Amino acid sequence: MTSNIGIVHLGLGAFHRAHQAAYLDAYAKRTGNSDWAICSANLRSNQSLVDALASANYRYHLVEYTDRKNANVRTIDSIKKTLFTGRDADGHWGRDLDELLLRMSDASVHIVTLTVTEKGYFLSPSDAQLLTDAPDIAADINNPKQPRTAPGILVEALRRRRAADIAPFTVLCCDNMPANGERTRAAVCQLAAQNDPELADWIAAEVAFPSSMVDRIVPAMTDAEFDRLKALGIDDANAVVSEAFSQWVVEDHFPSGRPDWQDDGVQMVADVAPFEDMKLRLLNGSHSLLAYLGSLAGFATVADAVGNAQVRAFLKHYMLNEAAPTLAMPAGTDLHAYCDQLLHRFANDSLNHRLHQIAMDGSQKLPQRWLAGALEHTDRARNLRCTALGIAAWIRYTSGFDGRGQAHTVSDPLADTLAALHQQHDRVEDLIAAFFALRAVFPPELASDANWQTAVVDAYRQLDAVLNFDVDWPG
Ligand code: NAI
Ligand code: CS2
Repeated sequence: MTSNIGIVHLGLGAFHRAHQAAYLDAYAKRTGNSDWAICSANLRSNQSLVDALASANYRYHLVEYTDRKNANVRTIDSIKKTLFTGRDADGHWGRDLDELLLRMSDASVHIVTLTVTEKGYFLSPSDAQLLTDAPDIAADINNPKQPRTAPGILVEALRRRRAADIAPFTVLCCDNMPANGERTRAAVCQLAAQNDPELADWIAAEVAFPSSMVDRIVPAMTDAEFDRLKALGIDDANAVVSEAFSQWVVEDHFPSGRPDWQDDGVQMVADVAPFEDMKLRLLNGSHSLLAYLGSLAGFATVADAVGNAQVRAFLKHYMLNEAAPTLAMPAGTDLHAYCDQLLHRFANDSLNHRLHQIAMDGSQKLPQRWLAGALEHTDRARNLRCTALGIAAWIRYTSGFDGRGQAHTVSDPLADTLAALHQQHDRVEDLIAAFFALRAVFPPELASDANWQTAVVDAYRQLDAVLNFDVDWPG
């Protein structure tokens, strides 16, 4: 296959279009080098976006908002092909699967990137074990040459390259997970081992899975946002909006080559872990606090919630007293400046960043955002009051009702399990104990911390008063 596509991406969502594709657009326009064009595929939702981008010759607008008055409008040209392999409206899988696998097996592709959300790796969030009973993974184990999942597609493409004696591509995970390269490797190797242990060993030995920290706030598009863009003269069904800020820190381990994208702002480092932990616990940890406490308190967006002085003080207290003590900040990054910048970014009211969007998939997010840090504290009952309130709010949120009895949808791979816990337990102590017993979410050391469990029970009892602002928020 002749093409200048050097990167295949899995997960053509809003974030990919506003982040990676924007960096590679800048790279191609700066260097005039078209060897790192992207073929981007959706494995699940969003077939219509795949087709609409093809109809628009893959060009779309990216609007980067600094604030309500200042927006930078870009046209992005780095995606040169889009594919869909998910289930279509008639229930059939794999429309473009053959083409995707052909491209991924082509020697001109050197990197495969991913943004398939945390749940797209099919790993138990607390211990990174492959969920072999998940129906889509079970389907890939039974039928590995017609894969449905991201790990399954990576395994089959790597099998074909090995069989054809073509060097493997590098796999670059761009999802919000800690050690995201290692986790992707774990999913791929555990899945390969189900049918072909030799292939699993070869992948473990030969394929590079560098980690990366990705950061740019990219809210889901809404009809109101499309109308706002039309008022700016942008009539583009594929447009995406983001904040002006962007950061991408990548572990420099690309044996099959990579673009020289440092001049376009990509930070290449030897160890991404300090950047990942900082971002996941400070930014995403704060986001999840806002998502559950803020939405239950009646706020709609991140900017609405941080417009409240008590909420802002609460977040700052969480960042500096609960998250920061667990972090080794990256050299050259000032903790206080970073936290102030986060609050400034959250206050950007040109982004309509809905709290319900962030609240999705809490069971997949909380282990790295709150619980990994909590493990590093000893006296959690005394020191982690904001986190305890956040956990209480998450548990309340998963009941499907807010503080005023209004119903909302709980979107989470564990939604049915969590709903059943609410059905089964009336007493607060029993409900919290049942949540703490969820092994997929709470590591054993936290689950057995009776004092902290009591603190979460107390926080749950206080929740209504906190959400109504009848008592001061901690901080
Ligand atoms: P989106 O909703 O626009 O796109 C989600 C993408 O994930 C789609 O391509 C969808 O097909 C795919 N997907 C969902 N479940 C899947 C599964 N089980 N298997 C395979 N693919 C699956 O969301 P967006 O904004 O693109 O975010 C995606 C991910 O990007 C996030 O979960 C996060 O890890 C990362 N990210 C997002 C940021 C943001 O502000 N939106 C910022 C930093 C990282
Ligand atoms: C958010 C993130 O949806 C969420 O869970 O916390 O997507 C957040 O917007 C990004 O990580 C910012 O880089």
